[in-house]
Amino acid sequence: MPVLIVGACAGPLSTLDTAGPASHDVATLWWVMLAGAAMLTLLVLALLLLAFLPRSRPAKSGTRLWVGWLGVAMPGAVLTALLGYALMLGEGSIAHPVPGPVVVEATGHQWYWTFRQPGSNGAIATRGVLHIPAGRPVDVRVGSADVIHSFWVPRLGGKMDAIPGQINILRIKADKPGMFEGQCAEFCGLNHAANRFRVIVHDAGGWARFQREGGR
Ligand SMILES: [Cu+2]
Repeated sequence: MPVLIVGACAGPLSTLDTAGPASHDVATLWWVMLAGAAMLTLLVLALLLLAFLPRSRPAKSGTRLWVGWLGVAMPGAVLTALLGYALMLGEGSIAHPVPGPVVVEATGHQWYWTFRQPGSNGAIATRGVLHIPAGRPVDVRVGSADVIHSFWVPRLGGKMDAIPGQINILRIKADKPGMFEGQCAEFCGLNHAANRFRVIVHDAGGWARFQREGGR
């Protein structure tokens, strides 16, 4: 059983099989929230058990303890800590601009994605495959040609909505060269589920070659 559970954490669309700092932060937050939820579940189960245990003496009124501390103060503290932690992570690696990123464009369509990457002789347009270099910060300028889509490469970072008439910036970085799967993450019509794309992360030599030859 543990093998099955851990096995489900791998795969091309796994948010827990991280391959860059942005996705690592998302996964860390997920594990922290899982631990918090598990502790609260255990606490509630323990209280439930306690309620069914035979009592030797009549229960005294414990309103202040149960409602005041366990009902309001504790969830308040836990939720405030989680919110603060999430804001800190988001500000640190996702919202905060870094100097000198590689800037690429991703445009959602019904039902495919197009990309523009910087080349030696102007922008290189591709369909279905985004090319980026490894180990360098990349700003993905996410837009849409028709309806709302969402750009999502789970192993590299969080989701970013692709909204017509607007550009949203997603900041990602891939630790190593490789191939990553992307999926539209906002329902955009009947073929939404098949609105997939691929990200090829190049080493320095491969990126220079791509910029010269446009992936031919
Ligand atoms: Cu979609």
